[in-house]
Amino acid sequence: MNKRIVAVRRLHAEHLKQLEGMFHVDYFPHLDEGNLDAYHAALAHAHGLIGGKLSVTPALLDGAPNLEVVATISVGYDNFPVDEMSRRGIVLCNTPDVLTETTADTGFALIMATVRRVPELDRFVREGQWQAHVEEAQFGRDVHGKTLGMVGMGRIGAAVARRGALGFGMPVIYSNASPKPALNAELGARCCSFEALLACADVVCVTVPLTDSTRHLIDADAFRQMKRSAIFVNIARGPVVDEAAMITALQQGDIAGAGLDVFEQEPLPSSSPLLALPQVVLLPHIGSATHETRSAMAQLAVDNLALALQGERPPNAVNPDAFSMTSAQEKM
Ligand code: 8YV
Repeated sequence: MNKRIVAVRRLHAEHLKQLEGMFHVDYFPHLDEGNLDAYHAALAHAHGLIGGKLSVTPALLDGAPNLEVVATISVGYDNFPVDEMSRRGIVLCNTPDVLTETTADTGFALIMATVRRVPELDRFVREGQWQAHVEEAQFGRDVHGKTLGMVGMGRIGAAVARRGALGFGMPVIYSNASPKPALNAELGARCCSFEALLACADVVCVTVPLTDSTRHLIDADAFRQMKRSAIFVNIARGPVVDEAAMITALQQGDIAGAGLDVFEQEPLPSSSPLLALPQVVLLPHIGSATHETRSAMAQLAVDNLALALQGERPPNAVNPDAFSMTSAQEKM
């Protein structure tokens, strides 16, 4: 008997076709009040679940007793109850690597746009304010040669650092759980304390995953330690930053600006004070959102799901122990 899977949101026809060639697929391109019952009914029989922006709770798992694998179309998995899934022998797979360069492009776009005030000056032109030569009031600051401080030096952090060091001659400093000797040699990067980074960096760029220990890592105290000319960029997760403290720091001029792809609440509420701050560049969480990369992420998720449901070890299990448990259960 074919295994059953539930597919949620953003799947191209080619990926759906691959899944339908292997499994019985219940597909929910959109989830809303109208089809929630049908979604839960499908989950009650599902062996696999694949999609982006999945909301997986212990209650949902209770209603999906046959579930073996969840394949998220994202690298981040802070929104999953990983321990609970492991306890139940459910493998969680993510999509690392294929989005690294694209997300780093987004990070650098934010650095450039914020430091050189690109959206603000675009509005200046559109609103007919460009009547004479631009004055100092419209000047930005240099990006090249400035010190880039990476909070987190994983795959995406390294890709942003590479752009800064090799493309813009930026000295790179970083705080990370462990130093990266190969990167130090390649980029002349220097591992330093979090405090030293905050004090020295002209651009502070955050790429750490959201965990219990990184929640509100960038708090009021951290903003106070940054240079008043510093630009803060977040392409990680909103809750890594105390957003209220960041807003205060921006309003008081404790830092010069911010480029943000992620927020504590997404979509950003229309009441957010960030919307009124011209020195802030806002993006709607598009770190990996290009045609090429989203397609590669979906393909990787399909491959992970297919392998795991066929009893083979998927390459991107975040809780590989759960896979061993599933295989052992199947053998019993
Ligand atoms: C996702 C991301 O598209 O991969 C991640 O962790 O942040 C983005 O690439 C987003 O999480 C929605 O699924």
